[in-house]
Amino acid sequence: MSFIRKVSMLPLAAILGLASAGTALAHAHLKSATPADNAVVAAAPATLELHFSEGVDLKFSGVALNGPDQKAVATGTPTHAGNDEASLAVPVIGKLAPGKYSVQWHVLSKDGHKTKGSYSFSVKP
Ligand SMILES: [Cu+2]
Repeated sequence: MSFIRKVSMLPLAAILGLASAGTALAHAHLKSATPADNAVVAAAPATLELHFSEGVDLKFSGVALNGPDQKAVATGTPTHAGNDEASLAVPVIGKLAPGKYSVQWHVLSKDGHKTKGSYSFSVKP
């Protein structure tokens, strides 16, 4: 009898465990980037590197890079930086003229949630 009671308690414990994990784990938020938000760089970057608070799915994550006058700059397929699945490394294909650039990112994190945001950096004349 006591065995059955213990077993029936398991699903509730599992549900409570998931609920608390869900509130403890935020979605994938951008923690840092290179070039960084508001950075002014002397040399145009060959790669944009974004680091998130949790793992992101490469298939459903990416960035849009827009330059001065909101002109889109071509970027390559995102990969993870090194073996860090909480990162995106995006090759910059188009040439970056001096000016201000915005990076609009969107990611699907490993917990199945989508998040997005943007930041900007400038390339010195
Ligand atoms: Cu989430």
